Amino acid sequence: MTSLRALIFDVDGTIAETERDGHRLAFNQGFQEFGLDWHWDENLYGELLHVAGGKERLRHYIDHYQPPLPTGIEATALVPELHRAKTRHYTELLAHRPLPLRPGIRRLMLEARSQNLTLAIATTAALPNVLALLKQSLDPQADQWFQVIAAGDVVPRKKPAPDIYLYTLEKLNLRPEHCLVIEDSHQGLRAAKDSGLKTVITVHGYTKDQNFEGANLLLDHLGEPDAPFTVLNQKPVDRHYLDLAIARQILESQ
Ligand code: XBP
Ligand code: MG
Repeated sequence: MTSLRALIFDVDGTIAETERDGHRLAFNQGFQEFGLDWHWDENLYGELLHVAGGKERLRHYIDHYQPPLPTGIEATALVPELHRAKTRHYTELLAHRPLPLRPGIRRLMLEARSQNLTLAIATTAALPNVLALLKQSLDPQADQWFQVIAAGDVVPRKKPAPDIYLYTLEKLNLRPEHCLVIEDSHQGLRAAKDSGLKTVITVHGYTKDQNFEGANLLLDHLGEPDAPFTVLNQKPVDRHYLDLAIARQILESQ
């Protein structure tokens, strides 16, 4: 029989809705700092989100939208500099105005900790951004809640490639059948599934119309005792918020 040993969380969009009012604003502040006449509005950002990773997203924007570049600077040199500035803006932004956690995140993590389950993070975002969010929104010592925080460039290929989940499993020294992933996006689902992991998806505005075929459970959010989730993929569930009992059922029954 399989048993649940670890929960692996994505960060952006899953733990908190960081994209529209966090990363997007920080990218725009970076553009301003560099004197660039670029602006990512909410709709454009939704299109750009199909490319995971801040540096990769910047490069994609330059290559496919061909915005004016500062004279004398190659895109290859500009992207890492711009991304460093964006990271600074993002962490400052969170320090001034922490973003709220999504429903059920803190509750589920606390339940896992109380039962000595392992927690891990597998994300495309850069490590300073992940740590800033965890410390500001979850707990000042939240980095110690996670046995592994796999982030950013620790693997060569970002989601939807499975690399970050395979890396996390290796660091945890666990097989996929003992872990459950919480994700929010199509790219995240593909990365997790291609690593052999079962996955719960919690959608939001930017991801609700994506293809989530293969998700073991598709929800609007994890739910709370007083704020039930809605199941979006017809899976029978006998509770109205995701707790470890459902997590175990998912691992054992499907
Ligand atoms: C998250 C991302 C990240 C953030 C930006 O994807 O795509 O790139 O938008 O982060 P996922 P950085 O939730 O699937 O991991 O600028 O720190 O790269
Ligand atoms: Mg995500």
